[in-house]
Amino acid sequence: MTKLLLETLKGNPGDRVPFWFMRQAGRYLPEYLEVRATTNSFMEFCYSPDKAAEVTLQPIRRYGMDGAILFADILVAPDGLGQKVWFEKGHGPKLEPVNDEASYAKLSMGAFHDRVGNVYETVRRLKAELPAEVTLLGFAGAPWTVATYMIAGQGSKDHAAARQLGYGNPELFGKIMDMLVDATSEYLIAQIDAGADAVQIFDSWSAAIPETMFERWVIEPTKEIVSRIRAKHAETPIIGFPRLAGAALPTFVDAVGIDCVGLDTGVPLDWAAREIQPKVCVQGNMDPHLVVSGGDLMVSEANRILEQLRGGAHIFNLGHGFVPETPPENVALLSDTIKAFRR
Ligand code: 1CP
Repeated sequence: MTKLLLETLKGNPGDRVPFWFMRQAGRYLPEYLEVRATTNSFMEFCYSPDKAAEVTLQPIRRYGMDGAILFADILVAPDGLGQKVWFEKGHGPKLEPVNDEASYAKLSMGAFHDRVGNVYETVRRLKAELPAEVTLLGFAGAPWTVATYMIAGQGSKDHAAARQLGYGNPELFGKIMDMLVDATSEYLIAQIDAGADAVQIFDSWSAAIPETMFERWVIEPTKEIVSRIRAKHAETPIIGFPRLAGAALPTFVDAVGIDCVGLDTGVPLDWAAREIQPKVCVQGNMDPHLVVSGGDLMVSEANRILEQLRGGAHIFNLGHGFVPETPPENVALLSDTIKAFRR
């Protein structure tokens, strides 16, 4: 049985455009909320293979996506390194900040795989349970995006704490980034060992970074992770997603050596078709908020995206994740629209 999404990632697109959605498992689905309610702590939920595998499968059963993304979170990596991570209702993630030598000294790779090992077990279960035609996607956060949480101790608007540490104490900042390169490479390699068919590296906060720092904070660490994965798993496709990188996107694609790049909602598609799609597969870029209103505009926009990217390898996805208020029936209509399209 061929996997259409995996083949498309390898640069062999078919007649139909494969699809999956960022945050396809999550709070917009009543069956997710039901399973989620059985565990208080979100991190513990991520480390429960039965529950994490179940919520990964839920959207596949409902909508028949071509890709299933492992249910976990990008903040599993700092937790594996020994940083305290927890989620507070209504406040998002909280971490004990790593912003000086003393807090950095508490981190290590020593117990990483033991601490996050249940995530690998989730991948093994998914591998066994998923239909043969569905591509299993592993993922991790990119070092820069994960560092913004580690350094600030929470989500932040313009990532002031990480930027200021990066400029003001480049030595300490560099050590945190190096540790994240080690952790992320090993974490993704272990997910592939456990059965992931492809992996995505989320750099959600790579917007508005000066170009010298974009090179150092976004391109170099991601490139190093890609090369370490390739050394072990040369055949496994890697998707990069430097969200809101704008005109730096082609530079990122050329330098990092990924197989596919995620396009956020603001990327003009005629430009992407001309400048990026000849080099790598593209994925994206529907506005998740348009799936909240749904209807004819959602359908015509989906068809526009499919048309504009029909000339090369394309995986239909969103420009960012589903928001909790997304009506599940709109996801059904969007899925049917994509399935009906032929290149
Ligand atoms: O209680 C809940 O259900 C919390 C909501 C939730 C969910 C469903 C969080 C908390 N994480 C997740 C799962 C998740 N996170 C997945 C798995 C599956 C899927 O996509 O279906 C993935 C891939 C992520 C990745 C993730 N986590 C990113 C990168 C992608 C993106 O959205 O930009 C980021 C930035 C996070 C951090 C995070 N996790 C959760 C929250 C509330 C946040 C903070 C977001 C912020 O700072 O705005």
